[in-house]
Amino acid sequence: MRGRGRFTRRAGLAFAAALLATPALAHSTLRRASPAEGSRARGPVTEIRLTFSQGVEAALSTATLTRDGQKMFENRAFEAAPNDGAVLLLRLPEALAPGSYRLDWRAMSIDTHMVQGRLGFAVAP
Ligand SMILES: [Cu+2]
Repeated sequence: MRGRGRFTRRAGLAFAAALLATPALAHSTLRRASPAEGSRARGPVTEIRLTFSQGVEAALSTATLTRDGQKMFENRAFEAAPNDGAVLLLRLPEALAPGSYRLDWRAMSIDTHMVQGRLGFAVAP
């Protein structure tokens, strides 16, 4: 009796875990970034590009950029990249000055879940 109850409980837990795992599979996840995480860019950086595993809603996705700890802008909406619904673009008004940058991004994935992350990179003098 006891052993059987334990088996049922285990099966129930496995089932619940499977249910919880399913939505995570549907999220868009960041595949790569340009400039890349931890990189030191040498040429002029005039845009930041985030590439996801699947579609993202640019108009509902935002970013905050800081340089050397100073906020440059906050919650700016991304633009959609032409012909690629999985790419978010931030076009910058001018090339980034040398320094150490942090981009805190929030993206609305097509399954309506928000995903977020942080990208750190540097621009060389
Ligand atoms: Cu999701």
